[in-house]
Amino acid sequence: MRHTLGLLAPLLGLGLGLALSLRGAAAADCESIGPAEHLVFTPAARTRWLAPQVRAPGPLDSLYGTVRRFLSVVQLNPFPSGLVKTLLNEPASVKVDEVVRYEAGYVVCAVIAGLYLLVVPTTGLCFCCGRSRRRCGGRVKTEHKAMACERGAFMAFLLLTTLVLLIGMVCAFVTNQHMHEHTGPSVEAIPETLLSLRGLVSDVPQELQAVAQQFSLPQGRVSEELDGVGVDIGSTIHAQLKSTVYLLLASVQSLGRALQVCVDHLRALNATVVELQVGQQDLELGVREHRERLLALLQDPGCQGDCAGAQSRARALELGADFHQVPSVDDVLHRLKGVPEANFSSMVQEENSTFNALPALAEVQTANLVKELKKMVAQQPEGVRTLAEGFPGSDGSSRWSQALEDLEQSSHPYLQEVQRYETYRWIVGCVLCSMVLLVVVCNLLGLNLGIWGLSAREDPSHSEAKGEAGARFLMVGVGLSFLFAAPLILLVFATFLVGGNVQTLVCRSWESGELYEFADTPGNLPPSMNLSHLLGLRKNISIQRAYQQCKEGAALWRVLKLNASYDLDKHLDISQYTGKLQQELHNLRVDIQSLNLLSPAARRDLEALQSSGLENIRYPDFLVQIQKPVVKTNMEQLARELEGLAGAQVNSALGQQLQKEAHELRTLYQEKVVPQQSLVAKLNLSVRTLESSVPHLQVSTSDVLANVTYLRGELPAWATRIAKNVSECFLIREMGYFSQYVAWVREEVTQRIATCQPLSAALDNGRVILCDMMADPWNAFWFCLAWCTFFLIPSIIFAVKTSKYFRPIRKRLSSTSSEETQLFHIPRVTSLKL
Ligand SMILES: *[C@@H]1O[C@H](CO)[C@@H](O)[C@H](O)[C@H]1NC(C)=O
Ligand SMILES: *[C@@H]1O[C@H](CO)[C@@H](O)[C@H](O)[C@H]1NC(C)=O
Ligand SMILES: *[C@@H]1O[C@H](CO)[C@@H](O)[C@H](O)[C@H]1NC(C)=O
Ligand SMILES: *[C@@H]1O[C@H](CO)[C@@H](O)[C@H](O)[C@H]1NC(C)=O
Ligand SMILES: *[C@@H]1O[C@H](CO)[C@@H](O)[C@H](O)[C@H]1NC(C)=O
Ligand SMILES: *[C@@H]1O[C@H](CO)[C@@H](O)[C@H](O)[C@H]1NC(C)=O
Ligand SMILES: *[C@@H]1O[C@H](CO)[C@@H](O)[C@H](O)[C@H]1NC(C)=O
Ligand SMILES: *[C@@H]1O[C@H](CO)[C@@H](O)[C@H](O)[C@H]1NC(C)=O
Ligand SMILES: CC(=O)N[C@H]1CO[C@H](CO)[C@@H](O)[C@@H]1O
Repeated sequence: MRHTLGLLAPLLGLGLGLALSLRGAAAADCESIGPAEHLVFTPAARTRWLAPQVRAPGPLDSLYGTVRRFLSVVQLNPFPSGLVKTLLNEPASVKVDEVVRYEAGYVVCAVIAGLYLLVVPTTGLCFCCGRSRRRCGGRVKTEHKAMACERGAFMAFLLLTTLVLLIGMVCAFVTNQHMHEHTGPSVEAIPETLLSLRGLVSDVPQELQAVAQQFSLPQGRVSEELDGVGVDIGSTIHAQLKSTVYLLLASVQSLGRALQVCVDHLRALNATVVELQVGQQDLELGVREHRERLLALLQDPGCQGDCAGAQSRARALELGADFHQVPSVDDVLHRLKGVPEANFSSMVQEENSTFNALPALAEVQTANLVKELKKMVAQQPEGVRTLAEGFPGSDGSSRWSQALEDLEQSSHPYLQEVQRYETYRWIVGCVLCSMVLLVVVCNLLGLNLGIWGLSAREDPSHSEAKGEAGARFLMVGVGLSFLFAAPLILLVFATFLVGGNVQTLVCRSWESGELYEFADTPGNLPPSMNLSHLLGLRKNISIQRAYQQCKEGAALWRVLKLNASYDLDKHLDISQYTGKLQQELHNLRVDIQSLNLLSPAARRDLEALQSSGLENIRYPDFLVQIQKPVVKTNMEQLARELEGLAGAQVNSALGQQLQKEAHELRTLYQEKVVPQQSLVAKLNLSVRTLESSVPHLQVSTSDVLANVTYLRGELPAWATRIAKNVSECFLIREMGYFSQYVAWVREEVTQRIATCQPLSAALDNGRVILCDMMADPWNAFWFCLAWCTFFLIPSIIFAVKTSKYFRPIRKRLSSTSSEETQLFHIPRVTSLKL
């Protein structure tokens, strides 16, 4: 009985389990499908972004800054739009006074340079004449106290000036070298830039094609994943219905087992009752005969002993239980005939494996639709297909490309010329530096020899030759200074004029954007130089705005005038394509009608049980009879009593008869009563089992039947709902691939393929090359050289002054005749004070 209850226990849990799991069945989330994986696309754009040119920061930067500040002091006027406009459109009508007014700073510098040019060579000439008449230069006539002090001061000044000259010279040399080194790479950057600009529009369709082709990446991925969608749906349905279905199947199985046990007991009960009734008839006959015989014997007057006691016990020798009075179970048994018809355990195994095969079933069921979907995915959306073809050529594109090519071709010889002229310029620069170097060397040699001569003066055996030679070197330096002053100042001024104007007129306004503004103002540039037109910019966009937008990475079509509009978003709008996909995906269904849960035979069995009336059998009526003894008296005790009486009888015949009766009573008990008792025990077991299990069994049966009926009705709807949710999740994942592609294309096209960044980069590079690479070293070069040129004046003065002290001090005026043959005659009279 406990065993039977144990079988029913899962049934009790079924209710709660079902209630919980059914609520969870609809709630699928996208965890099982997950988000789209990351796709890796191959970059389609050539590296077209022009490498920005920059001048590496160096120790000369502060020099360049100083020169720029100097130039900004020289040129205080703002950008002369009117003047440049006139200059570009009608060069003939440029008014000189306007130019002079604008270039006022340069005019002042020119005046200074002119003065220098006038004064220094003139002074040189006079000095030369004076020397030739021995009226200038000369020597210190007498030693006096302050002489050593004066001499030291002049020597120090000369040394200082020479050092300043040396620094200026080194600086000029370095900047000259710098400019020479920058020229090569700068010149080479020009064709590179032109080439890059040529590809700006013409290469775009080709690269767009490459981008469009990579649509196959998400396509392939989606196609691949479509193969697994059926199994995915099946598995998800399986996973979500698993607990419900397993629980139900388990309860069906245990119900089947309980049904079997119940029916078996009922059959046993029927059989036992029939046997008991048969045995009861038999027994009743024997018992009655014995009772009558015994009563007759005991009533015998010759009976000695406690015959009366035995007599009353013998009178009780009659049947207790009457098994004809138990209720009939025939009706119930009749209704349960042939039950169970189904093999519940094998049926449950079958249903379970049908349910477990759901993923495979779903795959088979969705195969056709998946094939359709794959066919649909394999088509390329119209917009993506025409991504490249739809790109409009610029109306200026081919013209522009041709123009750039021509420019590249024609600039080639010029660029070589530029290199050649640069070499000449470099040589001239080196020569100029060498001139200054000569003066510096003369000064230093003169100083050294002179100091050596002075230090040896105390020596009695000294010769004045060293001091004399020192003085001569200084005079040579002075002569060279006079000689070089004119060419130096001329070259310095010329380079200053060019370099300064490039910096103040072009670089400064380029940097501040004034140049773009100027080019944007209609009428400023001659029609042949309409940059907007040449570059093929859109009508409503200024050059400055175009430059800014390009710098920010604007797409080509936002800046350039293409002969048709290009709408990237329209091309990347694949909603129609994905919409169709979405629609079709929603048709993914899984039919789980083949899952019966209960076979018809099993259902018939359960229904038969339900209507059998098993619970209506009056089990207490059975128990009433079972509790009664089979025979009312204790036959063994009676037999023992009879044997005792038999021994006490005087009448041996009576004694023997009693002995025989006792023996027969024992035999009757062993042969009839004991089997009947064991049948009663069997009946007891069946009745009690049935009595306790039947109420549960009926409740379980109706629950299982109700739950099976309910699930059979609901399962298809749940499956559909889950399939819908899974396909929704699947769609989200697949759309992830397409949106990755779209995002990639958008970035690749706008930021790398069809970007007008090279345009702004070319402009920037042009400015860097012209201003930072060329103009700055150029300007620094003349600045250093000008510095040397102007310091030649103190150098001359101090050299002449110092040289006097290096010459021997004359005590006698005799030995001067030999000096007449010198290059510069040293006059005795110091009338020309320098
Ligand atoms: C699937 O169902 C769950 C629970 O109802 C919901 O949170 C989720 O958003 C659904 N997924 C889709 C794609 O509808
Ligand atoms: C059904 O099959 C599953 C998986 O094989 C198993 O775990 C479960 O116990 C089975 N249920 C029944 C009622 O046999
Ligand atoms: C009850 O048992 C007897 C003897 O085994 C049998 O003959 C009879 O058909 C049974 N009744 C039913 C309804 O099966
Ligand atoms: C039910 O089927 C199983 C195997 O599927 C078998 O072992 C068992 O004997 C069958 N039971 C009955 C009552 O036929
Ligand atoms: C754009 O202009 C170019 C050159 O003029 C021409 O070859 C091309 O066919 C034009 N494209 C369209 C779409 O009109
Ligand atoms: C350039 O030419 C276009 C017409 O081709 C004209 O609209 C525009 O104003 C001109 N730009 C300048 C700066 O002259
Ligand atoms: C130029 O015009 C186009 C439409 O023709 C417009 O989309 C764009 O914003 C305009 N650009 C500027 C800078 O005004
Ligand atoms: C019947 O069974 C019950 C318990 O199983 C027991 O208590 C009772 O004594 C039994 N009655 C007879 C007459 O065997
Ligand atoms: C859907 C359904 O009918 N569920 C029932 C299953 O059985 C339990 C009792 O075991 C009921 O409480 C449920 O309502």
